[in-house]
Amino acid sequence: MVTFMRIFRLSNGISNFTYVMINGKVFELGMDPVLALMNHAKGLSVSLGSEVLINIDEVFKRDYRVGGLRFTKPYDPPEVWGSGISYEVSRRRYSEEGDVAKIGGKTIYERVYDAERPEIFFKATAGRCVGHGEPIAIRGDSNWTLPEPELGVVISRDGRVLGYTIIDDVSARDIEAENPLYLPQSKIYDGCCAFGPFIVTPDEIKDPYSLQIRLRIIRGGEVIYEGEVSTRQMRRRIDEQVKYLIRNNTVPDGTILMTGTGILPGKDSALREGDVVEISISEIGTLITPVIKLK
Ligand code: DO4
Ligand code: MG
Repeated sequence: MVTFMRIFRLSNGISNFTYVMINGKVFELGMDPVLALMNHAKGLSVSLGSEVLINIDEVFKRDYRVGGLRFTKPYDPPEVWGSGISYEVSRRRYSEEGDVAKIGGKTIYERVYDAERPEIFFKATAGRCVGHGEPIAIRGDSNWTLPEPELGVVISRDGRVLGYTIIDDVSARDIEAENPLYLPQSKIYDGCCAFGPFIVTPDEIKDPYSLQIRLRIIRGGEVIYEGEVSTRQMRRRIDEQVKYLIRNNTVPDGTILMTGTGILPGKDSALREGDVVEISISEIGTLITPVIKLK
């Protein structure tokens, strides 16, 4: 049995190639990545192709504008879902920003933070997601879009955690602030989600509740926003979030659940075309994406 796998995918602009890194060595992955994660979780064998000699650090620096081999999303997730308001800071900031509706004297965000049932929402399909070095998008009708750096979990249909990744729940905050019923339009659009560069198997993560998440927004080479949070501050356990996602709701193997943001830049750091968003999670890696604005 293979342990400590990191799955990633490279593209030459025409075709994608899936690889697995084991103890620093890179092999072609000889099977579907979700099946490989499922087999790994069950202690079954994972089919490896030849070892390949790739300078990952060199490839990591390339983005979609550059030819040659570059990173892309590690696989095509059938569905991506989000869990929201899972950190105290998001409860407060979402409550403060906008003319927020109240129920029973609490803002809807305070109420969901305190409630037993978490906020769970649909986020994306594979076609709306991008990978490391590929552009995330600001909607043409949004002037206040923010990155939401989150720990992503890849799950099986029965809710088992198959892997961890870095994920960006890019959100048009002005659209949700105008009216929370616009949530799907603020969350779901072309280029609304980035994840990768790796899917890391659970045995590689010592404790998912002590990971450090960092965000930097870079504009014209200058860091204009920097923030960090520990997953220790997450209000709900991951298994609790997954339990609600799959309750009477069959999700395909390989579905990703985003576990919520604990870093919220202010309106003054709203994304602009040409910005670069850099998200790091300890023990997983760094995801860097340029920003474009849709017409
Ligand atoms: O409705 C709010 C969405 C919250 C969210 O995406 C988060 O907390 O990460
Ligand atoms: Mg979010």
